[in-house]
Amino acid sequence: KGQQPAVIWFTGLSASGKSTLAGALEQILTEQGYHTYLLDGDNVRHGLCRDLGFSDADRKENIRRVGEVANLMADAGLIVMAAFISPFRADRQVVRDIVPDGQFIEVFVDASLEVCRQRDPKGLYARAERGEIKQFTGIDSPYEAPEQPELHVDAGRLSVAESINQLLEYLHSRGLL
Ligand code: GGZ
Repeated sequence: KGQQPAVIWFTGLSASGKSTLAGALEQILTEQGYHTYLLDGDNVRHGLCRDLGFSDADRKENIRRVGEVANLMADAGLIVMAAFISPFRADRQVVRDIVPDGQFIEVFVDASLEVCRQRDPKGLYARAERGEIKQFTGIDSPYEAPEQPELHVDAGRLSVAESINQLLEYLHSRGLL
């Protein structure tokens, strides 16, 4: 089926639901016959970015590399989902500038720090609070929320299904689906 390439970029705190939403969206689009790829920490930080940690400089380089790869994949015609904390506005802007006009969709997966700390599915916030993990986003490393994202998902309140509906509706309205 004819499809428009796009980079759908999910940004938000750890445990905000980025990977869940990106993964669920990818599955739905694949079932509908779209060609997609999901980039997230699980498949990137073990390979392409295995030399990088979580200093500001390493996060910047992580996002730059992922942005370049996402752009190549979109150039090949794919709808790319990318789920990274990507805490710095300037680094997200770098990716926006790499991707052709109109193909970069920034999705702010907005769950408050309070909600994310309570969820803490991997116990990382607890470990960061005990000082066992340094430079943890939201604890001792900043998160700069998007000011003008294409889409703002209230992930602290909405269910996954509701958030996915919002995403699908937006992508339809943009003519991407
Ligand atoms: C933030 C960290 C850290 C630190 C390990 N700060 O919730 P998770 O576990 O599964 O996802 C987080 C992931 C963040 O990697 P990203 O590549 O998305 O980060 S960035 O965009 O800032 O480059 C978390 C885990 O890695 N993790 N240490 N210190 N998250």
